[in-house]
Amino acid sequence: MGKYLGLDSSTQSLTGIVIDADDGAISAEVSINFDAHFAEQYGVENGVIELGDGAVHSAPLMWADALDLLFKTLQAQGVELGQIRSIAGSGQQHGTVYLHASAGPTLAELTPRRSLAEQLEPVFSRATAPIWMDTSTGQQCAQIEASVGGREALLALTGNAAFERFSGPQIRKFYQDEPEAYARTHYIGLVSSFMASVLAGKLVGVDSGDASGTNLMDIRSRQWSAEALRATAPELVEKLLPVVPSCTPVGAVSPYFSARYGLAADCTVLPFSGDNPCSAIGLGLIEPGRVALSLGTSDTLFACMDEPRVSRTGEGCVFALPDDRNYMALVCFLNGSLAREAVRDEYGLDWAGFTAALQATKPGNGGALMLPYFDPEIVPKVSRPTVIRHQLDRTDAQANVRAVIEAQALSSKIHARWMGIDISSLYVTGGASANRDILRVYADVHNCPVHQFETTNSAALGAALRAAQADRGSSWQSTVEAFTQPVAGSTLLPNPSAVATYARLIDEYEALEQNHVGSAQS
Ligand code: XUL
Repeated sequence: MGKYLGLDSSTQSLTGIVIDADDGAISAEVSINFDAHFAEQYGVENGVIELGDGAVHSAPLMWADALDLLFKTLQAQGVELGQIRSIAGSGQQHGTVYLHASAGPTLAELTPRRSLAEQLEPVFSRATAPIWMDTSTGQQCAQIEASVGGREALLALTGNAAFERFSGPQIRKFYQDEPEAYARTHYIGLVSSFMASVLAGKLVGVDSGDASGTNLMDIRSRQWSAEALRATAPELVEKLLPVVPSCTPVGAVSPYFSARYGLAADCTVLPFSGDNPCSAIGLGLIEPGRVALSLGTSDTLFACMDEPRVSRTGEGCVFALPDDRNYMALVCFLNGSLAREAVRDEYGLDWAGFTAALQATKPGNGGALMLPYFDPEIVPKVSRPTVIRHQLDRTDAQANVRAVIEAQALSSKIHARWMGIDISSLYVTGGASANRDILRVYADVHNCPVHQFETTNSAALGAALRAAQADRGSSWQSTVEAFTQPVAGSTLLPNPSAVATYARLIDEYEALEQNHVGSAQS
């Protein structure tokens, strides 16, 4: 039997997908929503803790708690966990977890008689973890770039300009704001390495896919860069968990999980990777050229590349792909579901009403445009919430719904130009990808076919596929093939008249964006 488990520790939930690699099918899928189970206990809303001034954290202990609940739920559903041969995972990228020296021994001695949360509480040198939504490190970004010789130099070294959400600037801010707590910190890892460590019952390093979202890894050698570490914080080389290859198992699952949930003692654990690198695998982006779009809390557009081409404008990211071979280009728009939900809620709609509004309005929206930065935006960089309505009546619910979707689709086209890829088809995933009226706008804006995937959680699927590939030693192509076919009959083709409308509108949207983005930055 070839069963594999992929976990996705994301912003709002922890998801597990079990695949049967022999049948090419998903056999179980469970999601633990953080707000539903842990809102009060950990003080989270939408999975996060807002600390003001752009600081957004989450609670690593909650993620461990959710891991217990996920296995309990899988077990209660009758999933035979003993048949799982290997587990891999994905974590929301960039978030950093700070641990005491006791973390190693505590992980090694987990007793099945007590929960993970009870046992792990003392291991954190910082109770909360800054995550990717944190925009509080503008100063640190500038300092790091200056220290390595400027933005171009950091781009060439790490593949990325300094981003506020990236781990390096976050670590620097912690060191500057709380030097004593920084000094007491023995290990620094990412969300991905923390979850892998809990599962393996020992400290697991950071895979090169997720390490490339730190501003600390040399993008070519796939190792921490001494120069970037020096520019970030002292003694970082001793604190950071090492970069490890993505495809080499780190050992067997902790006896905690075997005793408590019946996992086989020889079930292996692979290093976890970032959610976007895992999504790339889960969408079959294993050869250069294919482009995918994930419509989630944030929206991301990404493509596979055989070499790390960088975004000179600094708006895109380059990550190592967790196949230990290729790279991926990514653009992350923070105002994804966040903006769609803000519009839905402002007009008291549900998703059916949102869809009806899209159906009742015409491509181009009669020239009405919106800049939808309900939260500070990553691309284009906007430091404080700014919603601009251009020829758009705020009281017109339907026009506002169309405006937010058209803004997102137009922006995804404008800010993907640096990838230098002719987008000939888009493969979509994420919660909002189930909405075909939203996808129609993307097909028309990008003038290409859009294909839907069966699973909306490509990150967890990608993680399960990574586990299968490593365990079976099979080729990537044969591993992903059965799982990455678009849903039969799901392909949406562009409509020529709407394509022409958007081809005219895009320049106007870009001009609006350029006019306002500068003035929206503080
Ligand atoms: C990517 C990014 C987000 C998070 C979401 O750079 O910041 O997509 O990975 O989990």
